[in-house]
Amino acid sequence: MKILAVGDIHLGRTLSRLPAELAAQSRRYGPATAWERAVDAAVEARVRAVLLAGDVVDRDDDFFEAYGQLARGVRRLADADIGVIGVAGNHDVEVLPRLANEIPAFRLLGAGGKWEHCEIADGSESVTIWGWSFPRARVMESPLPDGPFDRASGLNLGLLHCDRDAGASPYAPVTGLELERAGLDGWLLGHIHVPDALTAASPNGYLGSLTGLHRRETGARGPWLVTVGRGTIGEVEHLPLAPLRWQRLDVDLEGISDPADAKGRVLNELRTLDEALSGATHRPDAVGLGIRFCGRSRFGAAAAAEFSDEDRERIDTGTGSIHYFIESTFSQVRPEMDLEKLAQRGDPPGLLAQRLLWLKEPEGHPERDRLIALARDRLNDESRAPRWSGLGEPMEPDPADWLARAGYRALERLLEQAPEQD
Ligand SMILES: [Mn+2]
Repeated sequence: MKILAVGDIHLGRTLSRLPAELAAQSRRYGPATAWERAVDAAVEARVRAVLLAGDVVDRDDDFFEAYGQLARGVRRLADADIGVIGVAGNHDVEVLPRLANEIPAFRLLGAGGKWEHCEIADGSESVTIWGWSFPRARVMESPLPDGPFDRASGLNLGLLHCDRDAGASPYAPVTGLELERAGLDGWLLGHIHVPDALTAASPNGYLGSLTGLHRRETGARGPWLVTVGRGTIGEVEHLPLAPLRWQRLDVDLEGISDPADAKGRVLNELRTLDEALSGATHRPDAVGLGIRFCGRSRFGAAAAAEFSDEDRERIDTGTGSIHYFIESTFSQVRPEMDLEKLAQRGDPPGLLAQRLLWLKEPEGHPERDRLIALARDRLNDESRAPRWSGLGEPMEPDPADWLARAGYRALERLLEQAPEQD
């Protein structure tokens, strides 16, 4: 049996910071389209039910806009014999119960803040969903009961909009411990828009927003396809169906000799990103880039100034299927250092600069090889220490890279403490 779990949709939310061409049809890139695609995916995957973890609607006064979009999707799902079960969050505390009244095929769980469960069955397979809906916009106390839930047979999953491990919060604060103590087989959560890394072994956590609603909601967004077999979860898959993706792009400017060279560097990084996105089963229609210039260069601010408004509205990668635009540029470029000059000094910064120069030498240079060998021993000891064993395979760090990064950081600090005297 398959289930599609959907996090915060926020139907009715308008996107901001889109370039003019996209803003003219902003609905195409927002929650309404994301919801349509989730419905398509549910029908295509022949799921038994779609679960909505609250904040389905952005604002309580978005009744009419949300009604059309929600009703259309629920009807298509009902026609395919797919049930829709949801809980209300802090954004749709009033409007979701009202919509549920108007859309009979939509099952609201836990109205008025009272836990409620329902069963989804498919042949011999049965899953029980436990849900709780916000009774008012602010809930200061944990909605979870003190003890374990009265489990039904088969798989038992919780569906909840809540603020997990956030201390005192007006949005139904819960702790990871409370969720665990409930004794269910998994928790599908709404509220925080950053998705957790849900897996079949640990189907516990935030589903994330269905599409990036804000430039800070970066990375893949979409619903989760959960496959159940013989009373356990067999597979949990994130489907990146969101029409719009916000993406941070790190662009290293080290070695450029002209600020305009930054464009080539951006294009280079973008080609790599485009290849990864275009090769996937689901790809976004538009990607808003938050470009962060990094590395060592004289041209941090000057590089950002090279990008005209026109450049920012659209970058054509030549493959054509995704509309890339620059949402922002940000320079974290660090100043160039004259290592050669520093290395002539006999003080600690000078000795460190000498070692950074050795690291730039090719393999076979005795001083370079000695440094790398020393670092490799130390890193291997550390990465195989028992305290990291829970992380799985020990990592294979690149000693030259680690040394160079740590060396530059230390050199910067040393120079801050004792300004160069000459
Ligand atoms: Mn939300």
